[in-house]
Amino acid sequence: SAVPDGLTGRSKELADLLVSLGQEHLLDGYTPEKGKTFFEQIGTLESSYPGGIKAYIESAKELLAASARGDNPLEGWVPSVPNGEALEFGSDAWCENEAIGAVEAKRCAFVLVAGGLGERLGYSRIKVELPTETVTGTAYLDYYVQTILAIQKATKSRPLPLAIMVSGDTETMTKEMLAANNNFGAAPGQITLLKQEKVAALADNDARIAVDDDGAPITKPHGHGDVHVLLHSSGLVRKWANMGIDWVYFFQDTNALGFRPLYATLGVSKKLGLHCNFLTVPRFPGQAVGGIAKLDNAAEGKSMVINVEYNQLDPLLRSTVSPSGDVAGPDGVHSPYPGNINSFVLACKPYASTLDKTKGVMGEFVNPKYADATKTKFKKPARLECMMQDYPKVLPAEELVGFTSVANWIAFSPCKNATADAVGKTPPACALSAEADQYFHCAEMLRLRGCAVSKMTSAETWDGITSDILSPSIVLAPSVAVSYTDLKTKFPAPDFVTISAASTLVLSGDVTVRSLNLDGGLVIKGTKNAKITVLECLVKNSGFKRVEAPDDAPESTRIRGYETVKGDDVPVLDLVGPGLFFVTTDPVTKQLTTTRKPDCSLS
Ligand code: GDU
Repeated sequence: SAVPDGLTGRSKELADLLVSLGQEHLLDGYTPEKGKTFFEQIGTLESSYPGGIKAYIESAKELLAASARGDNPLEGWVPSVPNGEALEFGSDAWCENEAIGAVEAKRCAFVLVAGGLGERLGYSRIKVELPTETVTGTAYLDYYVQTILAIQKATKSRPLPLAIMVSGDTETMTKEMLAANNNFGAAPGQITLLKQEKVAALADNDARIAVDDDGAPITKPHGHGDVHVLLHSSGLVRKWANMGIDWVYFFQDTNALGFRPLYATLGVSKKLGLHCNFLTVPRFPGQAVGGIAKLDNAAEGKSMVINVEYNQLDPLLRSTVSPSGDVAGPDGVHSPYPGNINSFVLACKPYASTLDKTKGVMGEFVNPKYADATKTKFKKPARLECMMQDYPKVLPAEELVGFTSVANWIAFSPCKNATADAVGKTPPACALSAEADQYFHCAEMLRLRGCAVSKMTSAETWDGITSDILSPSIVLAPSVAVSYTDLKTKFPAPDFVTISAASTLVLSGDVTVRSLNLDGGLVIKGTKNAKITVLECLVKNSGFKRVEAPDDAPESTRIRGYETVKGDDVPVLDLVGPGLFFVTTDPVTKQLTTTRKPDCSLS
């Protein structure tokens, strides 16, 4: 037998298992010195995958055979554009849905998938530590927790749970980041980390597990679909359902805009009784986001609304309804299929029941890069993968799956591509474009509100990426407003708000802007129940400037090419409550003054 002598207990069981699965080559280089680590690795592969290594190998053999035959996984399915709820930002329909969602939000839990390192971005560390923009430097993770805390405060709810899926690549750095920042103000126990394990990489069509030079099994990420297994095996979703959570909002690691439509999306879920509601944006042909499609299978009498991943959409369309493939639809610009941004809302209780039945297992796929036409050898080891947005595939036909579609500028601008690769891409989806889109997002909301916010007259270019929306650079922290309805109350008299194109405005906390004329920079931050009113403020100064990043700048700065520097004359007001604060320009001295009164509503 290939089982080394002298093994006992769990190691012996695992060795026997490997032999029975045709994986005895893993034991070839076995030495007692390597034994402990080796069997720990095998043990993790066995325990972390539902059904263990046996189930993984069986699934792999089937999928590899299908791939070698060239089977089309979507054979028999015909796509069409599904019906969904299209919402125009700020419209009556938008605000009606926000009003419903504002009630539902107090029963919402959040799931961030952050197990990926982001090879495409060319950043060596975790993506959630990147700054969302360079005026405040607020990291993505900080921004997400701030948003959840702001929703909690606005809806007067108890701590809303956040689960973060990490992997071996991201776990330590994510933990360190949370610990160093006191969980960004989240309550003890509010944030739960779930760790996804990697799966075995496979060397050939017989699903023999690949080994490295030391004889250890090579492992690779299994994809964000693992989140459902972990939410099931940890008991978290069941616990949430039992504590009265009704909705679970899933989102990805670098999209700070994704929460703006949350209330409206929850409103749609509630109104239409959706088990699954994808938040979507118009998709450009060829863009690296999946398309939401209705798929009908006449032979099987089945139909579903599902994400078709970007690399599968073109071949599917070509082989069925559209010989020209993934091209623009009637508007001549966008694909007719709504773009999946992997932000979606599941109804918590039906989700928990589904997990009880499926254990969270998602359908898998494999994408081997073959060395030659015989399709017997791989260029490098392949592994099975799964995607979280495939969830509706496990639902029975009567469960409602729909989507909410909103404009790109409201909901989606991730930081995924290295700057050099982003040049020429539409959209670039790099650090600069994500930052610029966030400034534009805030500026545009204020314009829609009726404030006079000027636009840049000439573009800026950094490391080959050009933008004409980097200024004015407006940052409205989640604590100012999460929904548009809330934002309107913070700018009650838009006729009296003017912001020049060269300006930078940062507001954080409970700030109401009644009248402001800004040409330069202004930073107002309120904490600890400081209620701030900006009244008759006339601010003119040198503002903020973007300058070339120095060579010794941190990596997160170097990947964008510039940094943002505050002018010495820019006022920064750090107002600590409790109390009512009035920020005004003194008519005589022309200086910005702050007066404070006790907040009687607190006593
Ligand atoms: N992730 C994990 N574990 C993994 C792989 C990825 O947690 O094993 C996380 C990443 O950290 C990230 C998210 O999953 O937060 C998405 O990963 P990618 O950014 O690599 O995903 P893609 O860009 O390939 O595509 C996904 C969807 C698309 C579309 C797109 C939008 O598959 O349909 O929604 O995001 O950004």
